[in-house]
Formats: sequence, structure tokens, C-alpha cells
Amino acid sequence: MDTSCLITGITGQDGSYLTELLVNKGYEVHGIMRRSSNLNTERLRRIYFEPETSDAPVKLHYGDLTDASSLRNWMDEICPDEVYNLGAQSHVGVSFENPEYTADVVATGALRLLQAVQSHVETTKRKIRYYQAGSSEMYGANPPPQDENTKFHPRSPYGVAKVAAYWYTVHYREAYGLFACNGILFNHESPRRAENFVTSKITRAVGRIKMGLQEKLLLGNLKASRDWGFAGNYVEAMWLMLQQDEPDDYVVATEESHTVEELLEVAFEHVELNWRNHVEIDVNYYRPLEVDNLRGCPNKAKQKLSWKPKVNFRELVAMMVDSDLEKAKTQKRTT
Ligand code: NDP
Ligand code: GDR
Repeated sequence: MDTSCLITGITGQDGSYLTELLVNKGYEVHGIMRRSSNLNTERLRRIYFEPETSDAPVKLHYGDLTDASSLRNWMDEICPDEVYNLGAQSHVGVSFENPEYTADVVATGALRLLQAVQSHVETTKRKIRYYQAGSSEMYGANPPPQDENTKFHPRSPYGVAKVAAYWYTVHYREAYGLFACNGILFNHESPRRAENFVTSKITRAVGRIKMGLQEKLLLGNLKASRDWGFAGNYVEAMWLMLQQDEPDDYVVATEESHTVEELLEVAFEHVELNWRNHVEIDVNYYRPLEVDNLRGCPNKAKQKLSWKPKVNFRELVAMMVDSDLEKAKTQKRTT
């Protein structure tokens, strides 16, 4: 194997798709994962089956974005060619309740990782390319369409921390000439999305309601509008950014925006149910501050990376509902 990479957040939604993409391209993939009391490698099941063999294409190491020593140690041990920083406390709502922790992992964590990369590069004179997982949440209050020239105005501790990580990345590029890119990705989802994000929460409930396992679904703000794409398609853009001649920052989006209410309509209709019979509003799911409307303009990524969105909103919702319906059928059989 010629190329090796290091991924933080490898156990997450994007980490699992990126791992599959890079293994298929012949990379040796190293992932940093947190220790947890339950195994958190479920999403890597398809690709990470024989961890004990020395030639397995995926190797997992314990580390944490809050622990600078672990980041530097693994950098020296692995000597990666590419580093993808996907690790984060990635839930916007939770960031209002855990603002300092979110800043520590998302903002200072990116700084720690960039510093680990830079000091490794300085010592070894090797070259490393770095990807930072930026977010449309950085645009926050600024109305659509949002592109690389839109100003940031974050509306959550998470969004603020991502803006800091964005600027740390630009700083290491400008100060040290590091090949460092920010991907500014709009919401992207999949059957591997955690159940506390609104898409997955809805599609899981649709499957369970259809199978008689659940009756009601409690939600917060239904008026917010998001640009939802497919995660498997978005990780291709991350890789493409690191294959260019020059480092740069790119918006990755579908250019289609829908409200949570529209998502409900499409998801429930897919199994011939009416969402109004099942959804109740719970004010506990409202956030202290909301991002009202996100719709990205990915023209730069289309032109320079030859990347394009491949799954539209309806296809994405159908994919997630179908997957959750199958899971609900299995649950039904075992109850
Ligand atoms: P997930 O929440 O699915 O995954 C986050 C990953 O980060 C998990 O592997 C998690 O580990 C890991 N992690 C959390 N805290 C730490 C820590 N202290 N040290 C090391 N790793 C940690 O997120 P996604 O895969 O959806 O997103 C990937 C990245 O892209 C994130 O940075 C997110 O903020 C960003 N992003 C996501 C978008 C989306 O719509 N999905 C849009 C724009 C940006 P564990 O499994 O143990 O929890
Ligand atoms: P978001 O995604 O905040 O855009 O962040 P999320 O799915 O959490 O919320 C989308 C919108 O739905 C509204 N909403 C609810 N959200 C959740 N989670 N649960 C509910 O019950 C609910 N009811 C309504 C929210 O208020 C919001 O308006 C995601 C994450 O992946 C970030 O890491 C990423 O950076 C951004 O997308 C781009």
C-alpha cells in the first residue's frame, strides 16, 4: 500500500464512509477512536473485520482530540500522507448544554491536531495534507444561497467552535504553507446517521410507527430549512480536495433546501402514513437560537473538483425510510 491516512472521528457517520472510500482506493487507513464503555465500531463493521491481522487495511488507535500527546504520538507512529479531522461533538443542540466541551473538542481539538501535524512535518520534513470538517452552521444567520464568500455568523456554540477551527486551518496554511483545506459541508445524512439528528429521528419513527412499535414522534422546530445531501457522496469531495495542486476551501451542498415539515411529509408519505396523526411538538427540542435557512451553492466544488451531488432529497429520504423499515421489521419479529 502506497498511501496512508489518519482519520479522527472514524467511528462516526462520515468516518465510516470515508474509510470505505479510501480502502477501496488502496489506502492504509488509520483511525483515532475514543475509549467508550460500549464498543463504538458498529459503523465500521463492513470494512473492519479482522483487526488483529497486521495487513488489515484499517487500523484503530485509542486517542482523543482533547489529548494533544496522543495526537502527536500517533502522527509520529503512523506518518500519514493525509489527515482528515472529522472528530467532533457534532450535535448542535447538545452544544448549548455542553458549550465548553464542544469548544474544547471542535475548536481547540482542531488546533491540537494542526499543531501535531505541523510539528511532525517540521521535524521529519515529510509532506502531509490536512482536511478540516467545516460546517454550514458557520453561516448561521446569513441567508441563502451561501457560498465560500458568504460571511460567517454562527448561531450556536458548535457553530462558533467550527468557525474557530476554520480559521486555525487557514492560519496553518498561511503561516507554515501547510496543505490544509476546509470543506464547508451542508447537512448530509444516511442510514448510518445517529438517531438524535432530525432526519434519522424521523425516518426511524416512520419505520417503527408503520410496524406498530411506536405511536407518537416528539419534535421541536418544524420551520427550519436545510440543504440535505447523502453522506456517501460528500466524503468523495473531502478526498478530492486533498488531491488538488493547491489547498483551498470548498462548499459542498445540493442547492436544494427543505423544511423539517417537508421532510415529515415525504418520509411519512413513503409508507402511506399522514405525519399529522403522529407528530407532537415538544418545546424541549427547541434551541435557544435557531439557524433558519441553509441552501449551499457548490459551484466551486463542481468546477474545480468535478464533484456533484448524486442523491436528491426524495431519494435520500426514501433510502433512510427503507433502511429503518427493515430494522423495524426485525425488531417486530424479535418482540
Ligand atoms: P458523527 O457525530 O457521526 O461523528 C463524530 C465522530 O467524532 C465520532 O467518531 C466520535 O466518536 C468522534 N469524536 C467525538 N468526540 C471526540 C473526541 N473528543 N476525540 C476524538 N473523536 C471524537 O459526525 P459526522 O460523521 O456526521 O460528521 C463528521 C464531521 O463533519 C464532524 O466534525 C461534524 O461536525 C462535521 N459536519 C457534519 C455534517 C453532517 O451533516 N453530518 C455537516 C457539516 C460538518 P464516538 O463514536 O466515540 O462518538
Ligand atoms: P443540524 O441538524 O442542527 O442542522 O446540524 P439536526 O438534524 O440536529 O437539526 C436540523 C433541524 O431540525 C430541527 N429539529 C430537530 N433537530 C433534532 N436534532 N431533533 C429534533 O427533535 C428536532 N426537531 C426539530 C433543528 O432545530 C434544526 O433546525 C447538523 C449536524 O450534523 C452538524 O454537525 C452539522 O455541522 C450541520 O448539520 C451542518
